[in-house]
Amino acid sequence: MIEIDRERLWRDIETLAGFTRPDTPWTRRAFSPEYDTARRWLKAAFVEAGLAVELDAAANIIGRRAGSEPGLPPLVTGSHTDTVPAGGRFDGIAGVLASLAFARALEASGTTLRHPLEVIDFLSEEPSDFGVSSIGSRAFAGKLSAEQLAMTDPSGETLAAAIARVGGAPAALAEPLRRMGDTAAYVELHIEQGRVLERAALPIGVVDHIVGIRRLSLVVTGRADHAGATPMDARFDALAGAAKVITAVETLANAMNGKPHYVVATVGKISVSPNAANAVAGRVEMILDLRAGSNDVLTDFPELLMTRCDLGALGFEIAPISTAPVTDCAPEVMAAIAAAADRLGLGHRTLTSGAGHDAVNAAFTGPTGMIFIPCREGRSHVPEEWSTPEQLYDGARVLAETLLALDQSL
Ligand code: HGY
Ligand code: MN
Ligand code: MN
Repeated sequence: MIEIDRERLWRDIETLAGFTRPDTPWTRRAFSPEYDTARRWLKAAFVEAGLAVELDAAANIIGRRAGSEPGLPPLVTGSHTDTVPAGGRFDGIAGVLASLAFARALEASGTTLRHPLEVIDFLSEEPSDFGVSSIGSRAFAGKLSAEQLAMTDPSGETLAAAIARVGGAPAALAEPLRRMGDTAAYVELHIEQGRVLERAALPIGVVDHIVGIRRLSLVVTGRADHAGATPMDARFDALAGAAKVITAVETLANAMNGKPHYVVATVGKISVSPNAANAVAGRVEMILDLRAGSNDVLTDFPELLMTRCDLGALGFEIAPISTAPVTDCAPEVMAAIAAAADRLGLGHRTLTSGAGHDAVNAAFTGPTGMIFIPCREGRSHVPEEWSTPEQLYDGARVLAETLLALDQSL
């Protein structure tokens, strides 16, 4: 009998969340000392749970448990352990630790699945300081480009060098690490990061689609000048121009949303030069985060935005950073999740994910599904992010029950 250890799972959350920058809880940025320490703890926990641990060429931590039929492709589960700056204690680690709890339960009961099991901590799922997100799972599926590997962080280190520094082999990433068919099924547990389950008072969400995400660099250029001595009609104020762009982003997303697709967009990151109170801004760099239920919207939005921004003599450039397509979850995995919840007497509903996940890239290697658990007021990417021990336990039980069922049916 497979029993998830509820108390141990909660203690793991408290331990892993505790690896944070002390001054800004909860922050565990990829490639940071806190992240390295957390991953050392995680590897030891994987070993203790009976998993054979390896780092793949993308520096994803893979814990593997052999199956009775070694020729079968693995059942894969996991998520990520990095956070956004001043993020929460559940985004990512809930999925990794629920997967670990399942591996522990197999070990404790001496259960061998038919399929090999892989528990993965994917490297750097959040938008990294290199500008790219989902680094490990993109590489897993062969979607990390040479241009992205050459991107640099503010220190000037390239992403390729950072991957090598944490134990990966960037030269091997020109090819997919896994191809379609290499994964029997991928199931990821994650907090919803929205309000649907909480409002419906349901403990389990069965994800049907994951929105497509496109991130673009928006740069407005003008001329830096003295803020006092420069007449208004002689200014080329890049920050005033950027304000028009940001407002146009919001107006366009509101105009497109629900007609018929889910469309959201924001500029959440901005840097101003020279960024001085008494200087007219000469250059503004922004990152646009665009999400939609349609790949066509992801394609068309930048052009539409450009036509809606009259910036006069200011320069305005849009350049692509990354794109993740709309992901349809596999019906057979969705059905297995729903049936598992039913067997456990847990209410559930299908819903779309407005957040991006490693599952988007895992879907290029095999049938993929996600299990959502509620989080308080839908808040995430903030220190107030919260799920209860019961919600986490329910999600972990559904994950375990789903993987056991897929092990029999696939
Ligand atoms: O940004 C996202 O959607 C995810 O939380 N990384
Ligand atoms: Mn996140
Ligand atoms: Mn996440």
